Amino acid sequence: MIDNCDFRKAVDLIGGYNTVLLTTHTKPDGDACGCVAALCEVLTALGKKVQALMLTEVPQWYEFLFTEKAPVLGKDILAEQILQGRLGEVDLILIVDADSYSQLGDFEQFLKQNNTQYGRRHKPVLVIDHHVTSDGVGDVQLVDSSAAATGLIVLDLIKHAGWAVTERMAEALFVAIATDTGWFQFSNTDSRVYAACAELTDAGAKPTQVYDKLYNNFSHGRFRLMLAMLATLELHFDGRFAVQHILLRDFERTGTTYADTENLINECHRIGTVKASALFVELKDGRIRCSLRSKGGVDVSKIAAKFGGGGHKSAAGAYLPGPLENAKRLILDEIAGELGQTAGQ
Ligand SMILES: [Mn+2]
Repeated sequence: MIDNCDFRKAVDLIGGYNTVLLTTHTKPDGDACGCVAALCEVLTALGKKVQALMLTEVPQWYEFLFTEKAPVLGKDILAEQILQGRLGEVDLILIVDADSYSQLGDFEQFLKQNNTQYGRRHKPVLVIDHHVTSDGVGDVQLVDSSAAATGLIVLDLIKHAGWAVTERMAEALFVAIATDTGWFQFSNTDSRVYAACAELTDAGAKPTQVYDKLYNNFSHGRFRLMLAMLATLELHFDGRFAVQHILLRDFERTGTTYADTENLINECHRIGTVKASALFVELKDGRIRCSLRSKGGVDVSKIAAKFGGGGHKSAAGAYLPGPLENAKRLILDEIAGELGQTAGQ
């Protein structure tokens, strides 16, 4: 838990600066997008100038959260251009749902230059996060790995500061919390999650509408991508570990992109015996992106960390060297250890 003193430090830091650069991790999920959208509203309502920056593209199904599209680093703007002031003057950097350099893509370069070259002109960094893996990126850190979503910490910050929660903020934070708990299905769903969502519903969030926007909103191509993935299912270790993959040609054939893979891994957890799962996605640069999920027994963040990745106990990921069979073997060997079996079974 975060103590009141840290919340006070964060409120004071925000109070002391007028222009805020707000960002989150690459491959932004619902928690990342919801927190950025909610904080844009909060800070704008406080009379601040807020510039949101995305480190990779926002998936189409989260676009409804934003009143205007945020620039994407590497596509709309480069890290050097931010340092040169292309996004305007920045007083304060606010990073949500990430606290490790490996989650920040090209923004790492901006942060490291901010910390070194700029010396006395160093811009303060506030981090709000709930990941277990942490590099301590911020000057002030609101980090609570017991929180199911960063959205819960953002809501606590707003309440500590006494700022008003508008309907748009309530919807954005509801999205943050509902998506990071797999719509209240994952083992991180606790009474704090339900209590926060009750408050947000009272403040104007509409759960049924949010559900339809998020989950009953597949493109035909994305549905066909899911079918291709399901057809690759392999079960290992007496059905306890599920493995699936998506190849570059599956994206080409269905007209989809990497963003369309979000949450697809969870489908195989409908199988009663499955305790943990992996989804391997072939990338254009030859690497394999491996997403890992667990129903709670296996700590997949430990496995991801062995390969330079990170995440939570029940949801984590890492980049692995290709080809696909090599990446699968690396993970199967690790999972075998966790499940107390010999790889290959
Ligand atoms: Mn999160």
